[in-house]
Amino acid sequence: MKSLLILAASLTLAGPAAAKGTGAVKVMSPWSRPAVAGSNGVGYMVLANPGRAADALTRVESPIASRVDMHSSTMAGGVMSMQQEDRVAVPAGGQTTFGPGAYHLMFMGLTRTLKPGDAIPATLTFSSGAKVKARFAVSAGMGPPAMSGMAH
Ligand SMILES: [Cu+2]
Repeated sequence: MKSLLILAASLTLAGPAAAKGTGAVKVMSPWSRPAVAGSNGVGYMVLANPGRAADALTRVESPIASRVDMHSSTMAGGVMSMQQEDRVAVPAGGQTTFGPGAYHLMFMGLTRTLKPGDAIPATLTFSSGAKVKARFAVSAGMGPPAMSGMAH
């Protein structure tokens, strides 16, 4: 996995965006869990910033949710609580992980039911101005579909 990430990063650096020093943030392994229409879905992923400037996720939109919130989860006194975030930073040359018990997206008010094999389309907007489209693959397991497959 690590060598794949390094390869992806070097490919990005070779691209025209890197020449200007503005490599856009990459959305890796976006995944979600089954949920019924009218309820809220989750979104997990890894954001990788190949650029030389820090960036931040500031807005997420999906055509199948009334709105998309960014949350962080914290454990205090044995109780898990979620807090809404206006922005989630992605350091220059670094990564920010959205996963169970950490940062996550909440697709509020789903307009359709999500089953394993479905995908949630979304557009992520960053403070740099970059807009990145992603599809969150719905998995019944505890990780992205490819990873849960490897666990068997
Ligand atoms: Cu949440």
